[in-house]
Amino acid sequence: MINGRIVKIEAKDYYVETDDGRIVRCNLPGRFKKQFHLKKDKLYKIDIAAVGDFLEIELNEDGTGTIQSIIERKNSIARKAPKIKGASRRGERLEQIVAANVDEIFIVSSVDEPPFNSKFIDRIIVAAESSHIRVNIIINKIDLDDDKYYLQWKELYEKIGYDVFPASAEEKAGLGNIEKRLGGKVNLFWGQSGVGKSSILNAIFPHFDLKVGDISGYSNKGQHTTVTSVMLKVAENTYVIDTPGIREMAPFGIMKIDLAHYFKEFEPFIQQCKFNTCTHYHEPECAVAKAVEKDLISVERYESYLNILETIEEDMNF
Ligand SMILES: Nc1nc2c(ncn2[C@@H]2O[C@H](COP(=O)(O)OP(=O)(O)O)[C@@H](O)[C@H]2O)c(=O)[nH]1
Ligand SMILES: [Mg+2]
Ligand SMILES: [Zn+2]
Repeated sequence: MINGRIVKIEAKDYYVETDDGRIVRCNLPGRFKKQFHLKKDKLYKIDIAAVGDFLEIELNEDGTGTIQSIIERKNSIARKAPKIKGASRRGERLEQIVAANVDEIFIVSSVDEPPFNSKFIDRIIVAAESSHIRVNIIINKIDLDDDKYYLQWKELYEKIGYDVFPASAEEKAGLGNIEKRLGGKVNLFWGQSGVGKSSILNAIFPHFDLKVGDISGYSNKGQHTTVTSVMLKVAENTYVIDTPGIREMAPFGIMKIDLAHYFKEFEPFIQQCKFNTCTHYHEPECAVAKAVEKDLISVERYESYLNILETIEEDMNF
């Protein structure tokens, strides 16, 4: 038995970096799928093994490997899988795991092309906070921002307690600060399509040669190409994970009552609401809503909160 870690998944092939530094292409025996669906929580999941998972594998004679066991995850970060054929039963949305066993996340955004989208960032923040993963925010393409529009957003997120890294992959600006923060950790780069995740990683690590500009995730024939996250080694114990472009983001498995806790700056006010079941929406004497009125919580973040609250289905018990 050999220990290793999944660094890339392509269709049914799991690429595993073994402890002795080799990359072995592995398959996942069907029995895993069966076990998975028998789990008592009855949530249908599509990702049994994800990039970042630690495994035990057995080597086959032809040099490939077979996954024998998946070691329990420290954490994982997920979203609701896009609505695709065969992916839902009775309208449920499945969990799509982006990566497992992650230390920090770098949410990548751009000031323009695509336009800065704080709602999208906030949705990823919720996913990260609910998995207890430390959040950093990169604002890329500042070369397109003559008016320094990004500064107000930098201030907003820094006030909450997140580190914000303005950058330009194009002009190689701000990259040193990002690189310095990666050491000794597994760092996930995630964000909307086209914001420059791959460009930033290429600019810091030119030998990666990641594909840039493929913002659709679909081939030109309209077929879905299976693109998943890929984990790249930067130095001993230091990894970055590049993720494929996504167009929509809905956090998975968040309960209405918990959502406000993933908006860190709401925390001091939550306990002061009149009702302990307060969802901070329409209830009387809500301390969160009052804090928004007094400018102690930003309107933008409160709108993000309400926006996500609305999308959490009432009837789901998770
Ligand atoms: N102006 C400008 N364009 C950039 C910058 N970084 C990336 N781009 C462009 O944005 C597009 C998408 O970049 P890509 O790295 O593929 O984004 P990803 O989908 O987040 O991985 C490409 O055409 C890049 O050349 C930047 O800092 N400034
Ligand atoms: Mg990319
Ligand atoms: Zn409230």
